[in-house]
Amino acid sequence: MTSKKIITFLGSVLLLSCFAVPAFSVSGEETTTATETTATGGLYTTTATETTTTGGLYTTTATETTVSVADTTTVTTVTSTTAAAAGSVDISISIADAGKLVVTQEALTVTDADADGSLTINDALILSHDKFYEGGAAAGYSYAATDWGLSVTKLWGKENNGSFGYTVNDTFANSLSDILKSGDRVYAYCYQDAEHYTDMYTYFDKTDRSEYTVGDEIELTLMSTTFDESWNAVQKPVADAVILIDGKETAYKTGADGKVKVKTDKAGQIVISAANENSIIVPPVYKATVKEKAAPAPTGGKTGTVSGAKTGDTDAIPALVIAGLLAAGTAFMMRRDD
Ligand SMILES: [Ca+2]
Repeated sequence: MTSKKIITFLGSVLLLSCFAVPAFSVSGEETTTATETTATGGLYTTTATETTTTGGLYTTTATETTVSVADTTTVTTVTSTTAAAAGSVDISISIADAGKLVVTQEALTVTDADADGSLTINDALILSHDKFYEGGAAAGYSYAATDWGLSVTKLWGKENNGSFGYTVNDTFANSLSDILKSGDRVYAYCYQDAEHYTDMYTYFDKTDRSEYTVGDEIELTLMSTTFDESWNAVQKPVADAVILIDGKETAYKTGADGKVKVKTDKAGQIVISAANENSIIVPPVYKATVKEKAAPAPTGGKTGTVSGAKTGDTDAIPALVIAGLLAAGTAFMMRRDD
């Protein structure tokens, strides 16, 4: 078994376990289990009924104890909500370290890393540092409860004067305790301007992960989120931003409406971002998969002769066509010889 197969196998086992044990469920259905224990000793009869309810991310355990002494009955009810193993959600994570993208829309399975019973941005940041930062979350990430709620105190190894931002689906989050759902896109960043917080949050309108073919144009609109005097979020297009592909500046620039068409010229995964000379922007991130162009369909000749051509091997087709023409020429000459 190759290591990849082993991982897939383990993944299947984990997946199966999730479905088999209701306590791990995150789909929100409720499962109630009641256990009754009766103990009789001397003058006392004690009946304890424990009810466990699992729903959403929580497991609630209620214990009702009935103690009977002759004619007197005392009922005690204790209800406790315990943080159950919270299951998981699959999200994508991006991190920028003061203007430099260090994690770009990477897939991340979020589990209850901080053991608070819910799956939040905090869990995503702990786990993304464990996965992508050298030394893990222990070295690169920390958080604390503040007057503003649960807040980042260190991101990507930086304390950064406490200047951090984070969004979910390009909307500013309230706190690290915001709950995540599958498919969410989380983006966390260290401000470049750690004193006056002038970094402008920007993002591309396109969020799908469609596949492209070499030569295709990817049309994107660069947007920014700023705040008006009443602290309402305002979205506006960003003009004159230089497009970066895999961190390198290109000749593409956004127009007055924030739009830009980026032509893909190589296959593989590309990360499209932007920079702006006139203002500090939080780098936007769009990751696209670009496929090789399919080999053109052969014209003329016998189809049997070209069936052996490798897909994507563009040199193979002309060579076979030439071979076909040579063969035809030989046949023609042979006929003439007859
Ligand atoms: Ca958690």
